Amino acid sequence: MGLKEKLEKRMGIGIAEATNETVYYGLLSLVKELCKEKEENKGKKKIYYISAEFLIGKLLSNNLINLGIYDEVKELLRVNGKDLSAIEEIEPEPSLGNGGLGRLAACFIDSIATLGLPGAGIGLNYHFGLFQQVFRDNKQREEKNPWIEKESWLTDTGIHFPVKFADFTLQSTLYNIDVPGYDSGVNQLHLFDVDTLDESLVKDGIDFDQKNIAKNLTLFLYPDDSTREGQLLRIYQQYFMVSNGAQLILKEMDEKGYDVKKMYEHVVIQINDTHPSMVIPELIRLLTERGIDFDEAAAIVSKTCAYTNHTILAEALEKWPIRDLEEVVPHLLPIIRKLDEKVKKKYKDEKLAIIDKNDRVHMAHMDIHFGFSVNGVAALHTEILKKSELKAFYDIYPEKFNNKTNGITFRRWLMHCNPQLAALITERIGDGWKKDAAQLEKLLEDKDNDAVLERLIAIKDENKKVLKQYLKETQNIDIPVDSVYDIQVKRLHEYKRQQMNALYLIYKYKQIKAGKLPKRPITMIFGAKAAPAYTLAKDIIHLILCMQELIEKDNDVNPYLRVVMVENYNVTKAEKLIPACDISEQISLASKEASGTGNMKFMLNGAVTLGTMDGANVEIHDLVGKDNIFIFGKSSDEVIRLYDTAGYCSREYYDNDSLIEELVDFIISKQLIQIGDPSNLCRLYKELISKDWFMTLLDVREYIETKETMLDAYENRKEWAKKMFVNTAKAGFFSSDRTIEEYNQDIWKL
Ligand code: 26V
Repeated sequence: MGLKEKLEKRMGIGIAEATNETVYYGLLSLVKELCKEKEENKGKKKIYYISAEFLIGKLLSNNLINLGIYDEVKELLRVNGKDLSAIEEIEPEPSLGNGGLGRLAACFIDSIATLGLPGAGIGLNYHFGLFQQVFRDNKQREEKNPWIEKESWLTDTGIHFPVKFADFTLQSTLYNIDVPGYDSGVNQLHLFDVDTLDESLVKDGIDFDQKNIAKNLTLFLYPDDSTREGQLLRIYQQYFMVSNGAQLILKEMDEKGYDVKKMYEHVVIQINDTHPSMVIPELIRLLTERGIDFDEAAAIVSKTCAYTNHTILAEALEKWPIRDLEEVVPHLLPIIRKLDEKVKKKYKDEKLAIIDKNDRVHMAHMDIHFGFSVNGVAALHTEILKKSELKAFYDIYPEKFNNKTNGITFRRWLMHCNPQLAALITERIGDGWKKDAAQLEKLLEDKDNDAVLERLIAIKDENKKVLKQYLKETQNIDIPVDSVYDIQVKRLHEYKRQQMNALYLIYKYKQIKAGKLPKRPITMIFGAKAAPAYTLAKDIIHLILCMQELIEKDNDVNPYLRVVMVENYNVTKAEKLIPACDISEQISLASKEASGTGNMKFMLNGAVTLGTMDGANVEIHDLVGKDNIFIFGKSSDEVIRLYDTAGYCSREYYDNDSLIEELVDFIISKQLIQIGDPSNLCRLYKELISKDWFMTLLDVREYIETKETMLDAYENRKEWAKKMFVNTAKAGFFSSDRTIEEYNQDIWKL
């Protein structure tokens, strides 16, 4: 049977007669069937990637690409009067992640499957995901984001495990999502859930009764942890995830007849940040239940677990109060205490302790002592871990530390989101790059080929038109296609410095008001969700939305400058924004962005980076060379010194630089206060001049100057096209296939 017959049989109707919805569900079920027919990736040793987040995005198109039937299906639909992109619209996007960390996990499981490695993801099946962002009165509101329908990518496995908490036991259900590799076998993403969940607990917004764990456990990803109840719920979630994961791993070992005492020969567990860290004491507990003595169990587990650190921000490094762990998982505490005793017996340095003086359990410390590998996610980040943040650990375990610079899957972030560019690349260098991204460098032979450069610009212009259309349809905003598209999309956080970009916006607005017009219109696009309890992040969103309204209403300015804050930024929106971008904003305070992965996606799609020497920007700079990137700002060494010496005072910058003063003052100007909420704007204003913990004012002047230089450079279209081209050609290093090969070679050894 051909694809057409298979699909029509499922739908019970001809493709031409079916609705888009019917076709979507038909394709969903067909793809699941095709995945079942594919071979599972097998081997002697298997990687389990445990993560609280898997930001997988929509799956239909990517699965079609990976199964090698994308073009065939698209054509089949076309001749029957159907448009694949319209059918994609039907698919709901799950929001099972916050940002980079969750999206990285999704790219990794794609690459693990593509490389044919035996592996699985382990996580939770959040019914309402993170949240859906809506703008009202120029402010963010949160709503639930339901995504599980009767027919979905989930398959109920019928597998259940008991998970024991202090006063009750929950029965889990395991759901699987197929992860077909590109031209390779299939792996599974395992998402655990509870049957007793009660979705009706959520009425308006994202509030719900946080006490009834059996009913609420997997409603949301990281529910508000600003309250104790929220924090306890998070511990419940984490333990539920790892206990299920550990039981599944042991079950699979038993089925294969492996000796659990040799677990490390068959299993490697990658702990994605500290959220799954309790897997270490849980596995030790389960092994001792099987009669293995404590020390041996601890040794086995230590040889099985590896830890990835994704941030140096102190507030993001989990330290759970003993009292909270005692309340949720009392049976883990004797184990954690014993591990802590082992450490304290050997090392007197307090910085190395698992349990600190304030009775808090440092999850990362447990991972480092009782895992065999610690890795950072970009070269600079790993160096900072070794030299400062985790220096005490590096001194005692230098052999455990290693770097794995992040990567992205080119299937989604080029082949799917930018098919025209992918086709041009294939035309120039053949399609070997799809399995060996390093081959993109071959493109450099065409660096001075004017015809190719012109086509590159034409593709970018086409993508800009598509984005313009999309923004018109979704947010009713008109942006000029002949403008420069300057884009900053990522989670909202002070260290990422969206507020600095907003100050540029104010700068440009005032320049235009004063008659200094840019050579060509500028479109500044933002997209960002703020954590529901992160007040200042929400104030920054408010400022940007107020600026958007101000400029929309000002006919002196809007022919030259537009602002769009994209609502509910997510993977699907990223796929539309990134191919259309000219200027990629990567402006974090140096030392704070562990890696960034958006920076890689933009580069691959021919955007030029405006950035600080932070995270993977450093490696982008080294690859493309200084002529093909625009760098500004203080170095990470300088920033770290400023923190160490308390040497930064934002007030001094405000008092001594009249431009800075003028820009910051505008936040509480009459114009903005009329549009916005004075309490939000004043709070942000005060924060900037009195604290500014992430040093916006330190770099803002150089930032403005560099952006102006960059806009000038854009006017030399041919030279700019070369920069675009070099960026794409040098992006091969950032394929997650390369990253995963390194994980396998240095850590997993599958
Ligand atoms: C989490 C939290 C939670 C509490 C409030 C403040 C805060 C700030 C940051 C975080 C980040 C947690 C870890 C994380 O998502 N790291 C990101 O991981 C990406 C993949 O490695 C990396 O590209 C990003 O640079 C890094 O921020």
